[in-house]
Amino acid sequence: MAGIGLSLPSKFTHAPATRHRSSSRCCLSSVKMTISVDEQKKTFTLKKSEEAFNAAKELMPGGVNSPVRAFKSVGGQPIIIDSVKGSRMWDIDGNEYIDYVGSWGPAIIGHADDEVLAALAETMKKGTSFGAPCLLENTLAEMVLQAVPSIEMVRFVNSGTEACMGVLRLARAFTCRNKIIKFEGCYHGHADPYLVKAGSGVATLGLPDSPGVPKSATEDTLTAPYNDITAVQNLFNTHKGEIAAVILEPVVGNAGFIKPTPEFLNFLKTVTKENDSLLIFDEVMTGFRLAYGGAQEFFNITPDLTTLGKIIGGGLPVGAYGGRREIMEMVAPAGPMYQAGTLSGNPLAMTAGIQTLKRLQEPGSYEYLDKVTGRLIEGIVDAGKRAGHAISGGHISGMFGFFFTEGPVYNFDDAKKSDTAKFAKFYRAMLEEGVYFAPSQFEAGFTGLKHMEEDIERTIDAAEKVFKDL
Ligand code: KE4
Repeated sequence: MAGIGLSLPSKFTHAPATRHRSSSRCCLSSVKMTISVDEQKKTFTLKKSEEAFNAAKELMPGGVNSPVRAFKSVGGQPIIIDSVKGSRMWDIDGNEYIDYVGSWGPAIIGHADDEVLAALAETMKKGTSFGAPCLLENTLAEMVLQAVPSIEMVRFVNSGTEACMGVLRLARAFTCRNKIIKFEGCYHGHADPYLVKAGSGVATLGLPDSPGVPKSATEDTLTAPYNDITAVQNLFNTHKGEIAAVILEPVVGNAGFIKPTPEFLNFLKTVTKENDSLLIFDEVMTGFRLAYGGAQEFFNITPDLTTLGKIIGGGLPVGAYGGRREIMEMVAPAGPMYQAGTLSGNPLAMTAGIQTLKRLQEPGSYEYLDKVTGRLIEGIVDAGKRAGHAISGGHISGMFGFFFTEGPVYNFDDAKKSDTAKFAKFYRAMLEEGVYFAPSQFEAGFTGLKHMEEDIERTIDAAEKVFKDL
């Protein structure tokens, strides 16, 4: 298979790291894959994962702490992870995987980065949580404001869900309106108002939204198909003067990977302005991933408010919402809109976020992500088509996705035309080949700076092999 031919700065060209062995600390610098695919296939067993998962199911609902991890839509045995490093992941049976989930986005510079771990070790010497302001919050806030000019002030929280809860309350407080528009298949965390035709785990599990969400919580949530300008215009015409905000994933990752049409984002900017509503980009997934300034830099569209998460915590629990100063100054204690959090801005998450963003600032980072991810998705889709499968896919920077349908996929209804049974079979076969994708057709995939040419070529070779037998 022809290589990627990446002419990159030397810092991007070392080979993948090997696993951290608690017994004997192996050299964690970059060395070749610890085991070959053939060796792995011969010994591939999930016996320990199965035992651990059976025990987990007695302790935690479905044996997991987040539904998508339970492999419900792909079937087979969920794997219990032992360790991660760089682009790699190892389960408790010793199987090694090239990881394209990256903890759902945070691992953009590679898992367990040595400099992040060292910085965390230093911070931990001073404690793990203060419950009071610390300088690290100023540092990360300054970095976020510098990276995302539309964010003139930011509030840190502990998850993307919290960020989306806060931004919704703020939009309603600022506009004195209650209704919001969200898009089918988009996921903005599990707060009640958003659990309407949501994506991610709700879509993965095919849930009719969720019981326990009172009608009163969603009666002000209006929905439209993604990329559907007419549907949005009709909602504004019908609910004139009532809509506080439009919230969307500027590139969808929670219904699979779906890009906005060129005119869609521009239309949303215009229609919200015309109606004195706010445009909210939920960049929990796209922030610092599509570009250092996120989707709003990539598409050159300025929202009124933005949510962030994942990457800005470098793998530790964090979320954030921010935007125009006049809006943010409504947030307590500067203003009357209440929102709080015990561990918000905690020193460990701030430290990991700061180190991660520092690495992403290095020249060539996003060009590298675009090259390796482009090669990956082209290789997978090309292999699938050559084997006669209906498949389509795409990427932007280090975010990608593919559907088992001809495409193009413009919205969630298009995405649902995918052959999810075929995806499940493909998924499990790729797992045995040592490749770990998100365990759902309705999720995006992620690469990082430690995904090397070897990872990409091995993945494409594995896909070619699996497609033949699919
Ligand atoms: P968390 O509360 O899971 O940190 O963030 C919620 C959220 C908000 N907005 C967007 C655009 C998101 O993608 C997410 C969470 N993403 C999912 C991945 N599809 C998290 C994975 C999971 O639920 O386990």
